[in-house]
Parts: sequence; structure tokens; C-alpha cells
Amino acid sequence: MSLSAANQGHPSPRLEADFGVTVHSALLIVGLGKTGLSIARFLAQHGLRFAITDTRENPPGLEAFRDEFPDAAVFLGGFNQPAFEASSHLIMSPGVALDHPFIQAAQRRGVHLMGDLDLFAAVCEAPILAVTGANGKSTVTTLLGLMGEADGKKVRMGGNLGTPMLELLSRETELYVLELSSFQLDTSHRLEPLAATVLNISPDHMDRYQDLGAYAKSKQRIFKGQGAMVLNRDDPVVAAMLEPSRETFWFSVEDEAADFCLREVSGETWLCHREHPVMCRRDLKLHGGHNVANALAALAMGYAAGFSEAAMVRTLSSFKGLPHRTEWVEQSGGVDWINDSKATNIGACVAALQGTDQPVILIAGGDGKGADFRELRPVVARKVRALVLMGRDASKLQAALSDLVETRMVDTMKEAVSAARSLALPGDVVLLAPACASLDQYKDYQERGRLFAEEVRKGAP
Ligand code: UMA
Ligand code: ADP
Repeated sequence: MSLSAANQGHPSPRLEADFGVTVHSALLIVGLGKTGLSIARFLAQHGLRFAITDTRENPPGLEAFRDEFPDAAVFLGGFNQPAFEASSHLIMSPGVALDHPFIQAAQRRGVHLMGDLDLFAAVCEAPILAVTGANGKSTVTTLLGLMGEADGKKVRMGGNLGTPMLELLSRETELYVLELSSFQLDTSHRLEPLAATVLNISPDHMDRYQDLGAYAKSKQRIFKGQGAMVLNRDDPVVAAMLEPSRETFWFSVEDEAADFCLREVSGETWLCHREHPVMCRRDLKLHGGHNVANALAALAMGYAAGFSEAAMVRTLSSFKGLPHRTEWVEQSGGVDWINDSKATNIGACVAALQGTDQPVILIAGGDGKGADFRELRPVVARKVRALVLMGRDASKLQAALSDLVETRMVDTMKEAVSAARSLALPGDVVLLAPACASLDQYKDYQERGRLFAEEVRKGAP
């Protein structure tokens, strides 16, 4: 079988040198979502031929793909074995698990397995700041992008944050800030960031990884090359990633010996660079202890990138956080309503609960991605007065937690908000922090958070 042609251009010499990609290669793009489409555009711009496959009948990138590449072969509704067998290179989308038999067989045959990060790194001409971790990636990536802009640089940020990294590439860009997921790192082989960080490790995507160790190893791939490492001294799994020969900046909310730490200065807590006070914690617009850690991590990365302190402090004094992350919706009848729909794993849910001093009515549930919800027991016992559970894994949450606190099972967000309203007392907080992905019931976590806020604002019937 032959794989279809796209258009003419010039392959990058580094693609050939590093991965053996030439105009004669049989490139198969696996997955036709946002990433797959961006890979197709990139390959076409470099004069390379490709085919594409997706297990979905009608993947989201299909219409645009057919418009732009009418001659390219498209295999949908399941992976097409002959297409895999005819390929010399598989260029993977992050949502595709690598344990599929066709992918495993291709690897055994010596087919190159790559991702968009390999393509990006092969042509990128500006320095890269790279951010990963179980939680806080989007917040820190955004802070770094804003800090760079405040410092006068032409910055582009994206990756797992939302805009596929290949769409960021432009000649004018002076700095790229990339949020990288473990899935993107799994298929990356060449990366030389100016500075990189693993913010923290806690269980997520346990349906894709054998255990926490395998997930951490995947995150650790961000430390390829010889750039600066930014490490979290408070997280033993991250701290163990230290490579003694590399330039390292530590951050910590607990240990004053870290390069970026908290210290008491004249009776106030300050974010400090070693002994030097950088900004008063009170001036940070982001809330919660986890966001102090994120701010210190961003300062460490920004320092490694050479940003001016003034630009970094300006950013940290004004950035109020991204939507759907511990976002205050309203207060009604003495009850605070908080939307943390982006809490898609246990670690984020724990951080949100730890960050509140009021009794909590917790709305949780969705796709648990193989998580062990018993890890929530200590914090639920300390902070939660009642649970409202919904979504595919509601019964797993119920089994793990319902002996601790009153629990209601519901089917929809409308019912969840109504149940929470009937349970909440003045002085309580109702927190949507699902500890689960949203895709079993919603398009994405944004839709889930929007629906929650809408129901809250409608008020009691
Ligand atoms: N899928 C199939 N069959 C296929 C290909 C994909 O069923 O053949 C499914 C996947 O299992 C997944 C969905 O389709 O559920 C999307 O997968 P995709 O690889 O097409 O995803 P993209 O649209 O390219 O979006 C990806 C990231 N998504 C994932 O990694 C699942 C986006 O991160 C990212 O913003 C985008 O690339 C640009 O870089 C989202 C995400 O949920 C926010 N990331 C995970 C997370 O943050 O926890 C890792
Ligand atoms: P990511 O991109 O890694 O998902 P976000 O910045 O979008 O990170 O935050 C996702 C969730 O994790 C939100 O619920 C947020 O409140 C929580 N969170 C953010 N930073 C941290 C952190 N350092 N530790 C634990 N939870 C965090």
C-alpha cells in the first residue's frame, strides 16, 4: 500500500539527522485531534508525505484535515493494520496509549515512534522553558509566559495548556514556554530546554501507567539535555530526580535552605531568593498554599531564564489565576461556592481541601482514571462535612469514603448543586473539586465548571 502525498517544501536537516525523516519516509500520524492536525500541517510545510489514522469515526480534526489535505490517506473508526505495517515512522498524538498491539508491533520492527515535541525540538530556534508535574502546570506555564512578556520578550506559550506546540512556531518568537504532559514526554527523544521543572508528583493517569514510578519516570524525561533543573524540595519523588552535575534551583514552601523559599521578614511571610526578600506573600494575588509553591517555582524558572526580578514581581502581584482553578463563584446565604473543576486528580482535590478553613460540602466524581480514592480519606475526614457524588466513578468514591461523612449520589450538575444547597450551612464552602476527569459526562473540564457556576448563579428555586 502507498501512503499519500501532501505538498512540497523542505524537510529540516535535523529531522533527517535525528530521526531519519526524509521525503521518502512513510509517515503515519496516529490521532486526528488538535495535535494530529498540527502535525499534518507541520509535515506538509516541510514537504513530507503522510497518512493519518484515528480510532474515532469522526475525530474533531477531520473536517479541517480533509479540506487542507484532500489527497492524504485517512483511516478512521479503528487503527488500520496495513497502514501501520507500511510506515517507517509513527507520529503519535498524546491521547493514544502506546500499548496498542499495532504500535507495539511497529516498535518491535524498529519503526521510529515520535511525538510533536520531537518535531518541535528539531526546528525550534529560540530557548524553551518546559513545565511538567501532576498539578500546577498550567498556572506556572501561564505565569512564566506573562513574566517573559513583562520582561519585554516575544513569548509564545502552549503545549498541553491548549495550543498545540507546533502551532506556536514562528521566526519572531524569542522564548517558548511549554506545558508538557507525561503523554507528550513519553514520545519525546530530543529536547534541550533552557530550564525545566517537574513541579510535583502524585497519582494521575493510572489507567495509562503501571504505577506511580512509571508515571514519575515519564515526567523525568523533561530533564533531557544540560539546561537548568528546577526541583521541588518538598516532594521526595521530584527531589530524587537531582543530577548533581547540572545547574539546579530548588524551591520549597517548607525549607529555608532552598534557593526559592519562604522566610519571615519583620513579622510577614516573604517569598525569597536565598536571603533576599523578593515579594511579600500578602501581595500574591493567587490563593492557597499550593499556589505559593507555584509562585516560587515560577520565580526559580524565571530566574534561570534571566527575567528581571521587577518583571516577575509585577506579574505575581497582578495574576489572579486561571478560570476553573479554585475560582470563587459567589457567596449566597453565608455559603461560599468555589469552582475547581480542573481538579481532575486526587492531588489537586487534596490541595483545594487543604486550602480552605471552612467546613466543606464537596462535589466530586467523573472518570477516576484508575485512581485509588482511599487516598482522600485523611483530608475528607478533616475537612469535609458532606459529599455529593456524580459521574462514572461515583460508586467507587462512595465505597472509599461514605463511611466517613454523609454522602448523596446524584446524576447531573443541577442535582449536585441542589443537593449541596440543601446540605450547606452558613459559614460552609461548597467546593466542586471532582478528583476525576470530566469526559464521561462533559466535553471538557471547562464545560463542567461553567455548568456548575451557571447552576449556582441561578440560585435556589
Ligand atoms: N483518541 C481516541 N482515538 C485516537 C486518538 C485519540 O480515542 O485515535 C482520544 C484520546 O484517548 C483522548 C482524545 O481522543 O481522549 C483526545 O486525544 P488527542 O490525542 O487527539 O488530543 P488532542 O486533541 O490532540 O489534545 C492534546 C491533549 N490531550 C490529551 O493529551 C488527551 C490536550 O491536553 C492538549 O491541550 C493538546 O493536545 C495540545 O497540546 C488536554 C488534556 O486533557 C488538556 N491533557 C491531559 C491532562 O492535562 O491531564 C494529559
Ligand atoms: P495542571 O495544568 O497541571 O492541571 P493547573 O494549574 O491547571 O495544573 O491546576 C490544576 C488543578 O490543580 C487545580 O485544581 C489547581 O487548584 C490544582 N493545583 C494547582 N497547583 C497545584 C499544586 N502545586 N499542587 C497541588 N494542586 C495544585
